[in-house]
Amino acid sequence: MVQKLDGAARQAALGELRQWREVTGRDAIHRALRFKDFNEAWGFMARVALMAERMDHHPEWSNVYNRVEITLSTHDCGGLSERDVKLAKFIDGIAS
Ligand code: HBI
Repeated sequence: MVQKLDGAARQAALGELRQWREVTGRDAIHRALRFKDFNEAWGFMARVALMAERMDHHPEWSNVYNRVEITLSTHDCGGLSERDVKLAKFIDGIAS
């Protein structure tokens, strides 16, 4: 069973994810991204989707033309886990 991050481990993880914001009312993080056009946004989403499948860890997300909104949380533990941190770092790596 995946462990929920809390205490110092949670704070340390959030400290490394400067582009992500905590979601009000639930234990999750959110990032909004903007791309040049739909083609770039969809290409980004395809890369994230392949990684999500490899990790068996999936984003909650939406896309409108060149914008992508992503929320990460681990349903299996009801909050943030290392899996979210790993996927968030991957997203940051390919979005920059
Ligand atoms: N994705 N975000 C997220 N959180 C989960 O707990 C999760 C997931 N994808 C697949 C998954 N868990 C599987 O382990 C099963 O629970 C379906």
